[in-house]
Amino acid sequence: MSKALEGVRILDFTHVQSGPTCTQLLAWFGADVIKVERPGEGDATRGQLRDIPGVDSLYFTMLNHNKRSITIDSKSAGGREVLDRLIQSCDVMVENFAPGALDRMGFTWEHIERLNPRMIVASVKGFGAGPYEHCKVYENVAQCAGGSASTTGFGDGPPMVTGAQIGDSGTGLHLALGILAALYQRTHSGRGQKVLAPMQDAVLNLCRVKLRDQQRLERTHTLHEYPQYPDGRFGEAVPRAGNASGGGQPGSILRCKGWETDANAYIYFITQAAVWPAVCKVIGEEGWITDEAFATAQARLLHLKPIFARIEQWTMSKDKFEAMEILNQYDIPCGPILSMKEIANEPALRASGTVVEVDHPTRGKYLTVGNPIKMSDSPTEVTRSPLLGEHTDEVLTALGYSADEIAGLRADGAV
Ligand code: CAO
Repeated sequence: MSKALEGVRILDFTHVQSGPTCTQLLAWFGADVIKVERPGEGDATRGQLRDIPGVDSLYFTMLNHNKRSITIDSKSAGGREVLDRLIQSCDVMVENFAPGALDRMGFTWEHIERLNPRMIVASVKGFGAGPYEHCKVYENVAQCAGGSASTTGFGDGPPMVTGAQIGDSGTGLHLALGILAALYQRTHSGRGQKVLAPMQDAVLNLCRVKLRDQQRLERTHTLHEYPQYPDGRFGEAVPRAGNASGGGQPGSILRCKGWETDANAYIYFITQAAVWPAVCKVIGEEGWITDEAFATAQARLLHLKPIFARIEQWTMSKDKFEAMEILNQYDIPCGPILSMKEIANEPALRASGTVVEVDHPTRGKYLTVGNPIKMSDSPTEVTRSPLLGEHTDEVLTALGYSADEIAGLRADGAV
């Protein structure tokens, strides 16, 4: 069976997380991804957070599946010549170096376009044009600058970053989408183009509901679905909403049986208006179905704290999976708080290929997250990440270098 991006060649000049997430996705869709790394060192993540001495870290292996690795010193004359040939033979260059680094290596847009007018040059940077455009940026900086941290956490606590890597992996996803759109446009324009995904902008895109709430707050000075309502005060900016539901259906994280000893014995419970009578029946408060104070969604907003306290009395009598089973019978939207340990062993995620076991020559077997996007005509097989420079000779030979020339490049430290 063919793959969606079969025949597309990616010059993967990415490192750390944001860029590699993007190129890994493209590889899973069938693109030939050639990862360029610095000789002797490689992507810094190979050596970061190591759990086995001398072995590529899980940080690296889990972001670089299905790729080939070539080592090139992009600051040597020989290395630049190899990169020129790669530019001529690839469709897309993806990079996430610090601002200006690619230009300093000599790979300006003008140079690349001259070599290959069909080339798509896709970049992740921390910020777009503006006062911070020259800054280096990591995940949590983007979460803070993109509006996520100021709106995450509890109202009386400090700003908080989330465990989901929305700055890095989130931006990688945005960039992948831009690349696919540019590849499509190229089919009729015949030209490449620059694609930029700034991390601040990507995080803000994922936080757009909070900019919605900012404007609602400015108009009405209150946000009825926020935990600050009705007792607390609202300031000028959207406050942190704790675990309140982001939409028009109030929800909360509630304790379940065993919460005293199990940090994840909790359930997310949504009091969707459509199933309010069922919620009342399940928790034994049938009177609330017609009681004026609770009968309408609008009235309930004034009483969310006592409502969730009463529902929690019920959830605390069940473990999270028992509660799920009962609530699902009534179509009440809810979800267990799953630990990473539980997710790693979840049979359905294994069966769908979202949690995959991979074998690695020096690490042995490990778990990874496979392709979360499922396509009926372009299946994904997750293969291990490459060792540093594993495909250098193979790629150079395909670029037309002879064995002697390759030996010369190696002797010069260019590859
Ligand atoms: N051969 C020779 N030199 C190489 C090379 C190669 N194969 N690959 C990289 N280099 C050089 C770069 O040219 C650069 O040199 P100069 O500083 O002389 O121009 C140098 O290595 C360091 O590159 P860098 O500044 O990108 O790397 P860093 O570790 O200092 O910073 C990061 C890392 C992520 C903060 C920065 O790359 C960045 O801000 N990237 C954009 C935003 C981004 O993607 N952030 C998310 C990262 S994931 O958390």
